[in-house]
Amino acid sequence: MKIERIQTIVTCPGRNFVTVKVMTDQGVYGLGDATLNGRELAVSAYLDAHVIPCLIGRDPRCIEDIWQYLYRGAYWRRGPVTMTAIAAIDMALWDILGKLANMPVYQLLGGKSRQRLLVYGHANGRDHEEAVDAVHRHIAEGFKAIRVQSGVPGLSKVYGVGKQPGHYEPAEKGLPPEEPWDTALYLRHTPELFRKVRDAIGFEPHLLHDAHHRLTPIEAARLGKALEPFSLFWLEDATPAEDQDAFRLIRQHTTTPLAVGEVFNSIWDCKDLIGNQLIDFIRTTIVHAGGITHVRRIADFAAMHQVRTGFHGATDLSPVCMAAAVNFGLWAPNFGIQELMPHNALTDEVFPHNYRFEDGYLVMDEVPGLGVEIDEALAARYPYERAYLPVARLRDGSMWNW
Ligand code: CS2
Ligand code: MG
Repeated sequence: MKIERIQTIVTCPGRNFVTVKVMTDQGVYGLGDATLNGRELAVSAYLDAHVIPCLIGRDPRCIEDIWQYLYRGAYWRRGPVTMTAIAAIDMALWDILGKLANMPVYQLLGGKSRQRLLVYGHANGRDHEEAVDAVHRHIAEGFKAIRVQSGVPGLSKVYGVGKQPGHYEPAEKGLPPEEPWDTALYLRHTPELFRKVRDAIGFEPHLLHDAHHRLTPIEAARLGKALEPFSLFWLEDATPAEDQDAFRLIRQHTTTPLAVGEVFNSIWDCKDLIGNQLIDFIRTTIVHAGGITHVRRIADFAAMHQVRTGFHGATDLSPVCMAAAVNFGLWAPNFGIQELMPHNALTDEVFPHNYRFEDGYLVMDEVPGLGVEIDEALAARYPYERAYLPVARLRDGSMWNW
């Protein structure tokens, strides 16, 4: 059995997605997500120029060997572009293997550890009142876990909050917009937000919050401590984690559980964080961290240290990645929670998928492979459109973390 052809498909049904389709000489094909928000064309170029030509003629069932070939064999290891490209091929090969075995990928990984996956949705508002309303809406929709973000008085725009209530998409068409940031305002405001939410809904639904890498370690420690009375499920991306040791300081000051890793691309990015039990949830995703083959290594390592998974699931991870995440989560013994930011209706049409939301959980049927498709004719009607995440600046003009 041989890989005959690999196609990269770039489409923008409301936002940009890159997908690989690996075709075999036996008619079976597999899909993989290769979307790297704001750097989409770097991954498709890397695949087209440097990965795909090397894979034609290889046996698609040699998933591990192809992974090692693309990682070790390239000499240049890691990095988001490389690891996203490897992830896309890896996902597609697991999809093929599942179709050949006539089994879902979760069966190939070792079978179901659970029947359904707890998910969290995004409640956001331009102010506290709108955020509380959004939490009520999520509870009515069946969510058992809700991330809460709110605008900050004095800041014209804040990450995680849409222009109008409801849908939020972090990337914007055109060149990167600039947004102001002021940590002092945010720190004053955020504990009050959670007090209002807990007063309104009580302690039953899980609440989560994303600090989006904006804080220094000591500021993050202060926030974690201030949020303790509101019993958060997690505080996410409290500080940038290139310096993994930074989390030690936060950990020493607060019992608020910590999650990090949506921008990580390999096990080396979280080795100390997990090994020293400095975090509680690892957020690395299948699309950005080398696919199922590599993320399985991260999850197994995390399990040894009582760290659970809490994968990134924003709109820039395509339904192909979400399908892989659902298969993975059904298997992973240390699954924790899955982020769910629903795609728009057109994206769901371009990528028909089997997974679905039911009463606060994601479920899927016993379908072969990943359980996701691409409507290529529809995808072709929506070509790439330049779009970027915003950038953040402090009030004096300094660049800050977005
Ligand atoms: C966010 C994302 O979902 C999250 O937790 O941090 O919206 C993130 O900003 C984007 O996915 C970046 O690509
Ligand atoms: Mg985040």
